[in-house]
Amino acid sequence: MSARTEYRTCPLCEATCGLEVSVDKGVVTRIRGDRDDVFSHGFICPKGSVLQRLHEDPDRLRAPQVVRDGVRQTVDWPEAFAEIEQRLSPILEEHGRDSVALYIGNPSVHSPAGQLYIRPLAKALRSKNVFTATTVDQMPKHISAGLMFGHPLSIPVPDIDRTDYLLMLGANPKVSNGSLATAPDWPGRMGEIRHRGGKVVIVDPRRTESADIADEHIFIRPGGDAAWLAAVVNQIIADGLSATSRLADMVNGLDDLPELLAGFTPESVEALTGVAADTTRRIAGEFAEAPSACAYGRLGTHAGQFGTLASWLVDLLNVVTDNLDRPGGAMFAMGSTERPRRRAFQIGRWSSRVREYPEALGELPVATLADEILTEGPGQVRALITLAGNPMRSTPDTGRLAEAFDSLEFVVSVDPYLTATSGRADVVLPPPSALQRSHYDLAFQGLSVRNVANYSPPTLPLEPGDMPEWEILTRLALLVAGQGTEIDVGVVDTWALAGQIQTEATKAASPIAGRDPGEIMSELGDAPGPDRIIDFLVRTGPYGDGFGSEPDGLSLDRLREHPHGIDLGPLEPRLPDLLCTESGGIEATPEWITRDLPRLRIALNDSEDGFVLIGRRQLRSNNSWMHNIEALMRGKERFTLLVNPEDAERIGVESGALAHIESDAGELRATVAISDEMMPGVVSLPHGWGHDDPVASLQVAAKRPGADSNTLTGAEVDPISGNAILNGIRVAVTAG
Ligand SMILES: Nc1nc2c(c(=O)[nH]1)N[C@H]1C(S)=C(S)[C@@H](COP(=O)(O)OP(=O)(O)OC[C@H]3O[C@@H](n4cnc5c(=O)[nH]c(N)nc54)[C@H](O)[C@@H]3O)O[C@H]1N2
Ligand SMILES: Nc1nc2c(c(=O)[nH]1)N[C@H]1C(S)=C(S)[C@@H](COP(=O)(O)OP(=O)(O)OC[C@H]3O[C@@H](n4cnc5c(=O)[nH]c(N)nc54)[C@H](O)[C@@H]3O)O[C@H]1N2
Ligand code: SF4
Ligand SMILES: [Mo]
Repeated sequence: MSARTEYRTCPLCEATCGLEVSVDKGVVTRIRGDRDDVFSHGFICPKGSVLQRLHEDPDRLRAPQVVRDGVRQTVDWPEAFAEIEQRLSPILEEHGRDSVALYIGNPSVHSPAGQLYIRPLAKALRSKNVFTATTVDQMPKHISAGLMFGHPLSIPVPDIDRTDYLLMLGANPKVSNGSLATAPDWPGRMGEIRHRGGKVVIVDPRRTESADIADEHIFIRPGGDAAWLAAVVNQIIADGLSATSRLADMVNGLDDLPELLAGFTPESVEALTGVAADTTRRIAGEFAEAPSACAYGRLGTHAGQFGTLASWLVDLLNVVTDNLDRPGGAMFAMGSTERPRRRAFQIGRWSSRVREYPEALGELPVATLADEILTEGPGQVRALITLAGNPMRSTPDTGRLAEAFDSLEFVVSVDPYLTATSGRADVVLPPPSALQRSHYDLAFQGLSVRNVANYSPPTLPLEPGDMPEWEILTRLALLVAGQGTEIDVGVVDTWALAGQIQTEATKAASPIAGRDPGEIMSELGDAPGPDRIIDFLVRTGPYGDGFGSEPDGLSLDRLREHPHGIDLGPLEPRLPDLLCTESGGIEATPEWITRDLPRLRIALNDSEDGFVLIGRRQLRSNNSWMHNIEALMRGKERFTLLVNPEDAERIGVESGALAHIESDAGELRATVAISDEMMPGVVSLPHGWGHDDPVASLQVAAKRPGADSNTLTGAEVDPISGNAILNGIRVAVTAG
C-alpha cells in the first residue's frame, strides 16, 4: 500500500490547524483540513493546503551555498561549515563575541528545532547583539505581562469561546488567523460569540475583513489606542463600575490609577483618537456591564508609538472590570511543556551600544541593528547570523539596513530560500521542508484559547544531502563555541539532554526529583534531535506521566496514539499560583510602564495634517514569504495602497494608477486602490513585498514583486519596549 493518510499540525501560523495529508508513492497528493482535529475541526486557510508546494518549489534550496569572490556556488555541508569556520572564527577572535550578531525570525517559533536549538546557539555565541522579530511584533506584550504578572510569557488570552463581549484593537484575525491567542477558525469563533447573544467590537483605522463580521467597528487614529483605553478605564472608575472584588487581594497599585490616568477623558482623547466621546463612554459602560468581557489588542496596538502603554492598558481594563482569570474574560493557558515560573521578570540588564536601548528577554531592539553595524568602535557588529528571518524586508528602515549589510564582513543565513536577506549572505544553510520534520507546538500551547496537545511525525523522509535544522543549529553552536566542525552532533545532543535531565532531577517539585538520570535517559532513547527532548518536556510537564508517577499522563508515545490531538479542556483560573512578581501579586501600575504616561499626555495636543501609513496582512502570504507559490499568487494585484475616497479626490489619485509615497526614511510607488474601509487621513500598504531585489532568487514572486513598505518605516521605537513603530508613519502621498 503506497497510498496513506497522515495528520499533522500546520506550522505556518499561530492557529495550529490540523491537516489531513494524503500521500501516494512518496508524493503528497492532497492537503485538507482534518475534520477530526480536536481543536480545528477541519478549518484550514489557503496557506495550509500548499505545504507540498513549498516542499516541491524549485526555488527551495536543497544544498548549501557559498559566495566566493562574488560567485555563488552550491557546496556540500562539510565545505559550507569549513567556510564559516574559516571566516567567522577570526572575527570572533580578533573583535570579541559582540562583533557577531544574531537575528532570529518568525518561523523559528513555529518549529521544534527553532524552539529547542536556537537558545543553545545563542548561549554558545555569548554575544550581546541578539535581535529577533519580537521587537517588530509583540515585545510590548512581553514587557507588560512580565511586569504585571511576573513572567513575560504569562500573557492573558481572550477566552473567545465563552465571552459575552470581545473588544478587539489592532488585530485582524479573519486574515491573520490570530496572534497571541491561538485559535483555529477565529472567524467561526467570532461568529459564535454573536450567535450566543454576545457582542464583538473592533477598533481599527481600517474597516477590516474582521470588522465586516463584527457587531461594531470604530475607527481610531493610528497610535490612539493607549489614550483611548486610558479614557475607557478612567471612565469606568469614575462611574463606579470597576469591580475587582475577586482579584482585590491580589492586585497592587489600583489606588494610584485615578491620579495616574487623570486627564484622560472621552473628551480629551477625542482629537488624538478620532473617536467620538459618547462612543468611548458607551463602550466603557458596555464593557463594564457585560456578564463577561475581554479586551484583546494585537499588532496594530503593539507596533505603534505607545505600544507598551496600550498593551498594559488592555490588561488593566480586564483587571479593573474583574475580567482577568475567569471564564469569558482574559485567561492564562497552560501548555504541556510549561515549566514553573518563579523568578521575577527583569529588564534592562544591559543596553545596546549605540542608542543605549535596554535589553529585554535577552535581546535588543532590531530597529537599532543598522546602528550597531554602521557605527565604528569597540563592540561594532561585523558579522551576522540570520536564522529563519528576513530582516531586509521585515524590519524598519531597510534602505539603511541594506547599507549596513554591504559593510558586514560575513553573513550566514539559515533559510530555505534566497531572499533579500539570505541573498546577501556569504553562506546559506537550507533546512529541509516542514513536511520533512516532526512538529509539536512548543510556543503557542501557552497562548491558546483552549489547552490542547498535538504531535505530528514527519510526513516525508529526508532526501540524500538534507541536514535537519536541529543539526544545522547544533553545528553552528559548536562552531561559534570554538569546537570545530568534526564533532559527532548526536553525542553532543545526548550530552546536552543528559545535563537537562540531571538538573530537573535535582528540583524538589519535579516529578522526577531524585530519580536516576541514566534511567530517564534510557526511556527517552538514543535517537538525537527534538523528539526526545519534547518527550522529556511533556513527561515532566503539567500533564505529563512523570516517567511513571502519573501513569495516565502525557508522553510522546501517548500523543502518537492520538494523531488528531488530545483536548486538555477549556482554560482554567490560574491565579495567584502563576504570579511570580516580587510582591507575589498583580502589579497594576508598573513604574517602568507608567513613566511613559506624560509622553502620552503631551500627545493629546498633537495636531497633525497629512497622511499616516499603517500596514496590513494578506491571507495568501506570510510576512515576506510564500509569495513564491503560484497557487497563492493568482488573482488581482495585492501590493496596493488603500486610500479613502475623499482623500483620493483631494490629492488627485485614481484607482489603478500609481501613487508616490514618501516618508523621512524612504520612498516607493504603489498602485492605488480607493476604499472607504480606510479612515480619512490613513493609508495602508502590506509589508513583506519587494521581490525584485537582484540578490533574491524567487522566480514566481519576482513576476509581481511589489515594493518593500519597510523602506518607509524609520528607526524610531516605542521607548518602553524598544519595539519598532511600524504603524502611524507620516507620509506624503502624491499621484505618479
Ligand atoms: N511594516 C511592517 N513590517 C513588519 C510587520 C508589519 O506588520 N508591518 N510585521 C512584523 C512581524 S509581526 C513579524 S513576525 C516579522 C517577521 O519577520 P521575519 O521573521 O524576519 O520575516 P519573515 O518574512 O517571516 O521571514 C521568514 C524567513 O524564514 C524562512 N523560513 C521559512 N520556514 C523556515 C524554516 O523552517 N527554517 C528556517 N531556517 N527558515 C525558514 C523564509 O524563507 C523567510 O525567508 O515581520 C515584521 N515586519
Ligand atoms: N495570512 C497571514 N497570516 C499571518 C501573518 C501573515 O503575514 N499573513 N503573519 C503572522 C504574524 S507574524 C503575526 S504577528 C500575526 C499578526 O496578526 P494581527 O495582530 O491580527 O495583525 P494584522 O493582521 O497585521 O492586523 C493589525 C491591524 O491593526 C490595524 N492597525 C494599525 N495601526 C493601528 C493602530 O494604531 N491602532 C489600532 N487599533 N489598529 C491599528 C491594522 O489596520 C490591522 O487591521 O499574523 C500572523 N498571521
Ligand atoms: S490558519 Fe494558519 S495554521 Fe491554519 S492552515 Fe492557515 S496557515 Fe496553517
Ligand atoms: Mo509576527
